[in-house]
Amino acid sequence: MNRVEGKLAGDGLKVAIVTSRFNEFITDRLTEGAVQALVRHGVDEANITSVATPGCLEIPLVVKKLIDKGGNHAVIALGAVIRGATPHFEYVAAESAKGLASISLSSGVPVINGILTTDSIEQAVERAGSKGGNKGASSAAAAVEMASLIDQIGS
Ligand code: INI
Repeated sequence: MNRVEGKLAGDGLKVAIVTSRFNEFITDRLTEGAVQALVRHGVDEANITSVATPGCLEIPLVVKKLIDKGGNHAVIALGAVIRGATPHFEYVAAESAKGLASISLSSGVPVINGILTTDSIEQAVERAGSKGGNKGASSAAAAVEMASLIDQIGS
């Protein structure tokens, strides 16, 4: 059996992070967690580009522009959509997720969806660096693994 698996080895990788400023007190922590984890996995900080958008709905377009420009091995999308704080939770969560999946499939570049969708602010805090871990950090690990996996599968 030939088992192919991505490696958590980020040396030589270029990664972009696109973060929504909406619920910035949460999303800043996600960005920090992602950058720290990328560096821990061997990505040179000079090879990380961090871009901010107003909200999650704007993330897919920015991800697409970055991928069209070329150069990044993976893109990480970070944001926070909190049910208790928005009447259009379902819409923002679904549209941003659909946009990201579509760009990843059409481009062939891994796009990691690290957008938190939670029922409460407390749940978002938990997943932004406290007892629920940090979604930015786990997304960074997924980005490094997927970049390696896609490279191994080849074209
Ligand atoms: N954007 C978010 O990133 N999170 C949210 O919870 C949210 N809420 O609550 O609506 C949100 N809305 C803004 C949206 O992403 C766009 O920026 C806005 O609609 C302008 O296009």
